[in-house]
Amino acid sequence: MVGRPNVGKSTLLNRLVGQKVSIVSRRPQTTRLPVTGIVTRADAQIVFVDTPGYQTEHRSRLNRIMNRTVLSALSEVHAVLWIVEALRCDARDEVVCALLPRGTPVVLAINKIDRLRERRLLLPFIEELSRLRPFEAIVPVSAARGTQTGDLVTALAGLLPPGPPLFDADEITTVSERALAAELFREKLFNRLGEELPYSIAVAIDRFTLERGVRRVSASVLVTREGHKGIVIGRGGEDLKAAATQARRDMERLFGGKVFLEAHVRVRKDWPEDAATLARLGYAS
Ligand SMILES: Nc1nc2c(ncn2[C@@H]2O[C@H](COP(=O)(O)OP(=O)(O)OP(=O)(O)O)[C@@H](O)[C@H]2O)c(=O)[nH]1
Ligand SMILES: [Mg+2]
Repeated sequence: MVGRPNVGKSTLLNRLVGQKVSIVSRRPQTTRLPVTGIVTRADAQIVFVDTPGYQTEHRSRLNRIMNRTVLSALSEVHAVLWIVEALRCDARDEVVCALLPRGTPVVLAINKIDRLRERRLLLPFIEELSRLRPFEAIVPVSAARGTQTGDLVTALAGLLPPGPPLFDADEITTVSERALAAELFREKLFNRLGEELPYSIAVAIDRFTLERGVRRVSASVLVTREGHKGIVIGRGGEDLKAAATQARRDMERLFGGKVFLEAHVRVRKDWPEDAATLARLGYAS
């Protein structure tokens, strides 16, 4: 699953899997790691790989790693799902289109069709896109509402090589609980913060234990400036506490058991540039 930032890749993955495995926010650059989502049907099993939105602007080491994640995913898959927004294909989308490998089948999903006021504009848009390169299928969808997402699965299933399923039917991701915990917490922080701050935030899991069905998670929220600390924590610690509570609830739902989450905010001035910290955060360098 590739596309420019914010087109709805992660929303679509969650819709296909039926659970939140990949975090979503209204801001671009939300996904930083490749996130797998496994869909098992009677006739097929598809392992989707959600990727970070391909960056054409920001240029930190983190951004370069995010872009490399996209390229390596593209080189390793049996089929590519390229996602664009309905009626909004711009230069950033064309950059992604140029990355699509020649030898791999590509399905194009046109997302957010629930937002369309005039449906008749969709047909000329599809025609325009179909000239960019060959596609196995072009499927208009709404990830938010689940419109036609089943057709997407059917189109992709037809492109996969025959073979036994790789995963049990109840498995939904290969991402570790530890990494999922960090991501869910980051999502809640992202959603609470103002415009620029989210990009300078990361969540590191210092400790994750599972004992008699109870998970204890200790997390550090990394910020790049002393002044950001107070913003993340909020007055009386309220914001951090609320984000942690929401994250804990999501974790309990996803992991199926009680979770205790403890959080600290730490200043790490140049974590988006620091190879060791990026590696520790699970962002391969
Ligand atoms: N109206 C509408 N909004 C959608 C739809 N799909 C996603 N969104 C919204 O679009 C925004 C971005 O969604 P994400 O799923 O985080 O997008 P993404 O492509 O994964 O973004 P990055 O990880 O930053 O590349 C969120 O506010 C979603 O709620 C859709 O089908 N309809
Ligand atoms: Mg995403």
